[in-house]
Amino acid sequence: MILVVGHKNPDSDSICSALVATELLKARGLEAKAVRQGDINRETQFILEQAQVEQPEFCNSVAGQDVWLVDYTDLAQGPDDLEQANILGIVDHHRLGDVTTVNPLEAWIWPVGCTSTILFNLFKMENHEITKPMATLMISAILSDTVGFASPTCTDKDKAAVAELAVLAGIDDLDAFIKALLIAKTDIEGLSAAQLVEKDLKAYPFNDRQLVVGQIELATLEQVDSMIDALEADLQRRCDEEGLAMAALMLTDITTSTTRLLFKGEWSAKLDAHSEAGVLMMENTLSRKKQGWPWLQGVLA
Ligand SMILES: [Mn+2]
Repeated sequence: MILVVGHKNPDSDSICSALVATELLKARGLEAKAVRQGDINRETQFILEQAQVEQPEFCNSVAGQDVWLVDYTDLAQGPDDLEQANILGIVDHHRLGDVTTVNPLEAWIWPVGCTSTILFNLFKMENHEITKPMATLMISAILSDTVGFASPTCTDKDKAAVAELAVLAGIDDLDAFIKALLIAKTDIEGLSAAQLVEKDLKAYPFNDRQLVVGQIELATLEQVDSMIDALEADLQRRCDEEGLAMAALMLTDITTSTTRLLFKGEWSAKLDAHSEAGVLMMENTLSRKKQGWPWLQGVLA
């Protein structure tokens, strides 16, 4: 049995691609099961309802098991005992992380906007049927990761995949589908500061220290106006409790590609020069991977 596992704090790609990669392995005649390392978010819930697919079961221990990783290659983003697992496969679209393997593995790492774009191409290369639920999962993951094609991470391969998947998923009005998806993506009603920081938080080892960078995608920055103090307090708490060099949170207005960065920790002073009256705005910044994190690395180096 191969466990297919996405990253911690799963986003829609991490869940959808785990389900789709599991179907790919089954189509090859293998036994496989998708698992998740955390609770699904509201957007993913919406997608699973559209696709009429059950969420993967929770699993955060993979020692001694055969695994495929989807949407990451960093040990910090995997189950804590990932180093004791037998990694047989990787499908990802991020920079190469620090996982290593004992045995040869199958790795598909493409510089595209979404893991599901790679999986779609694998299904086609191997001539496996793409069912409507699988098409719905893949098109949703691609539109989520590329923020409806607006992200600089979006490539022609992502757009081509969406065009074909829309037909297979039976989506006639793509604009309406994107809108419904983005509404679910930016729904933060009733979430606490800690839940918001945790929602899409990623750990990055840097210069022998650990830092975390979260991101909340919003329809307008006003959605979090009343929560700035509480969010900053939660970032400080994480630094204190986990010995982080920095905890940062990107508040991203996905309609204008404008990001406000909140940050706490020992390295905060390095960012002060880029703030005005304590507010750090990043214009034209939608993607943590392509814009937010590279900029931060440059400033912190
Ligand atoms: Mn992804």
